[in-house]
Amino acid sequence: MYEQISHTLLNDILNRIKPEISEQDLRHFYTRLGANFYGIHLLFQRLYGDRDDFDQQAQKLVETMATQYINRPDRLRQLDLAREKDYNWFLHQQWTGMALYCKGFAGTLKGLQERLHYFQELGVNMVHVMPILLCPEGSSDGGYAVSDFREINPEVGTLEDVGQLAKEMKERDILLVLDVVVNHTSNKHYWASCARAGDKKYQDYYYTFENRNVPDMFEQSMPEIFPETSPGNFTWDEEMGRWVMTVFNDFQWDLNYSNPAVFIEMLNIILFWANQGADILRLDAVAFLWKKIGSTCQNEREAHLILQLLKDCCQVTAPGVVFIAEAIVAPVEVIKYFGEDAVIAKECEIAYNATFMALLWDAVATKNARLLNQGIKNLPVKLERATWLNYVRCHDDIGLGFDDRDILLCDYQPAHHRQFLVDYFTGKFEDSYARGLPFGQNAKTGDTRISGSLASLAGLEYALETGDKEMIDDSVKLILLLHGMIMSFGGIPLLYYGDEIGTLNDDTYRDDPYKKGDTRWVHRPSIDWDKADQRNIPGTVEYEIFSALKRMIAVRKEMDAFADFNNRELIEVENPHLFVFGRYHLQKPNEKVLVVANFSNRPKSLNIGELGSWGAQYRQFVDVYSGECPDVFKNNLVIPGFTFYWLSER
Ligand code: OTU
Repeated sequence: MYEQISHTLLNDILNRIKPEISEQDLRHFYTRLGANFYGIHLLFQRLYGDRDDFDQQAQKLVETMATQYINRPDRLRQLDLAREKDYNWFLHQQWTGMALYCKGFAGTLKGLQERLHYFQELGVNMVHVMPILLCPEGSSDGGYAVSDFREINPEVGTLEDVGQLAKEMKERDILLVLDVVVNHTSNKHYWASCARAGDKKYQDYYYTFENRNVPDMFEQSMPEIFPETSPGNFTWDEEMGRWVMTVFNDFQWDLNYSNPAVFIEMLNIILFWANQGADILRLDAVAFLWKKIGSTCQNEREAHLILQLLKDCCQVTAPGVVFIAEAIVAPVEVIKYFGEDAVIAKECEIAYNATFMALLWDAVATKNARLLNQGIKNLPVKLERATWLNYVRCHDDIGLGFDDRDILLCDYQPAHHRQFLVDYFTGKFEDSYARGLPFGQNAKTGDTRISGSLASLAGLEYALETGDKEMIDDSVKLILLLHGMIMSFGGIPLLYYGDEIGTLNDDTYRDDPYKKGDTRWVHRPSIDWDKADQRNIPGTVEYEIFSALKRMIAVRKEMDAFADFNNRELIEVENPHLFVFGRYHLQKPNEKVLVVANFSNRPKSLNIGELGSWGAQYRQFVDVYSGECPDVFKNNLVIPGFTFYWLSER
């Protein structure tokens, strides 16, 4: 769009641009800048327009983008051009991800590189390497308290190792996902040290206050994120003699995005990691980017504007790179991280589907799919060119963030139901074999979240202890059922390292004084590679899970209907234990898959008549996952306990 004010500003900026930039061949950069500048200017103006130094800041913004474009390796620029053409590349069903801690998975970055064949064996072709940057020992929040955004934790390797890893991953067609912890820094970061030493410039990078007046106002409406380990949202810094906003742990200082210098620094860091060869950047805790007195300081309008601006700028410099929004918030809020008021996603192309994750766990505990059906029915439709990251477990806790209205519609009482779920997964409920632990218990609100590895939550730990074959089988089936859902729902399935071989809780964190207060460490394992070798021995749990996942991934890749173009239809059926949806392909009407999942441990039946056109079009069902034809008895499809089908027409 042509607009005089932004056009004039852009001309002024380009006239003033440093010679080391203007001398370069920046054709593609200028085309993109011209195309995006109207939006960039509008957003930058909305956020920072009232500042006297607005023009200088805008100049700096453009120079930052240009400099990082100049730094962008040629092979990545070529990839940008290819992805601009094939712009739906990340919606394809070919992608399956895995998230891991480098240290826990392979010790070092070099070790990780040596294990790349493991992903290929399984079929995983997108690897999220969780934070590997420098963090203070002990107060690292598992890598999310960064003290230098450009320096690798020497325990895992060097920046050069990242380059080597990225290069080999590209050769093997595996996408690299890296984190950028955009919301906060460690209190040991250089900026924080300067602030602590009294430097006003850097105090302005954070929210610091002389006394409790402003903090007390904020506290009236802000919830607590880590109520047990870090109650409250502000920390007194003795040396600085000021209060500083610390929403997460007291050693994680929240960045002040109302300062354009902070925005530009963080954009620069995002582009730096794009240039190291990351295909996808996971932006941590994006819901928290804007703080406003009187609000929860989550999901604020300005947080979205910041993300839109980051996206626009990244699209100019590194358009091949897409963003994941890590926003673990209510369904109506999470959908906004794709970009509001737009047709095409213009904020983050990918978002964690925390709603689906939590609903799946509800189905596990209740052994029925009532809330799952209800929650998915009310999951807002996403924009075009936006996709979910569907997961069963991740390195964080499981929050029971369903919509209270949905819980009520299922005839449960919200507080009771949540308490039941906590009791169920912590094994307090009789009839439960789950071995989870509570996390983030908040005495004031009664809130509790859940930690625990997938296998231990699914009863495998208990079953193995009893040695009961049937119980072991059931928990393996349950683990596979959950994966069968994230592989077919629509979006990128994201496995969590260790789950592919049924890794149980790891209690050793209790011996570490820095970790013992945070139960999330129970599900952040060190892979036992001897145990992983059992994946090749039929009859072992490792084999059962690994080979089934391998098959699921392979079948998923073949099914065009599993690509994500909002091509899913939820089918409501009478039997409350069943979760049923259809996947179709817009251009290929014959390519349909009917997904049927039974969350009960007993066989359940589904009257084919209930499926409407989805039933009529099948003369004979075949489960493309197992290759077998399920039982049909008097027009009723029979689904064994903890089983899912991916049905197609024979
Ligand atoms: C994220 O977490 C990370 O995934 C956590 O590992 C970090 O501790 C945290 O940020 C701080 O960097 O911010 O938007 O319920 O889901 O803390 C959601 C707990 C987050 C996590 C939440 C999450």
